[in-house]
Amino acid sequence: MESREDTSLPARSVEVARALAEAGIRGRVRELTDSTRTAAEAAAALGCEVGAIANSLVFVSDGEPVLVLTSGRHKVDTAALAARWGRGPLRRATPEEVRGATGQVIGGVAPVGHPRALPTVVDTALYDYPQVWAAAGTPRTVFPTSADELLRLTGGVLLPVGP
Ligand code: 5CA
Repeated sequence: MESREDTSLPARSVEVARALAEAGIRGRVRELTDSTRTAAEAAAALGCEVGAIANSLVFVSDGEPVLVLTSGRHKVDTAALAARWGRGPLRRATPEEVRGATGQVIGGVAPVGHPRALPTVVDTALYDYPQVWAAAGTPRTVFPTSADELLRLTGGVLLPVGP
């Protein structure tokens, strides 16, 4: 894996790195030469299992944007998740809604570094991987983390999200 660390990161990733540092998280943001836009691409670039990629998916529920940090090995069962989470129906955010809620573009949405914190769910499946990777604000940046750290970082709730 070819990558460089914190020096001269893109502005969106500097925001993410700052949020990680404020939370006392040790994993560093890296910018890869290969795309990490999707879970499959990120897994290939990092040489890890696709399930160890934490996708940061924005949905709209009850009129507000929410974030679902899901293992890349499965899709979100939106009806089951809404019921477990005690929320109204979840629909995928549009690209414009994603940008508005996170300040980041699809393919680079991070768990943090947003203008305002979003209500967040962390997928229990991420506990199957001792190390997971999440996007860091752009489609070429990632940071190493864990399910525990993601919960702490986002103040989220832990729920199964898969089918
Ligand atoms: N960088 C990787 C993780 S390291 C990443 O961001 N993966 S992701 O899954 O969170 O982001 C890609 C996701 O964006 C895809 O799962 C896809 O469902 C979603 N997406 C792609 N196009 C659109 C779109 N037009 N509207 C809403 N969501 C979209």
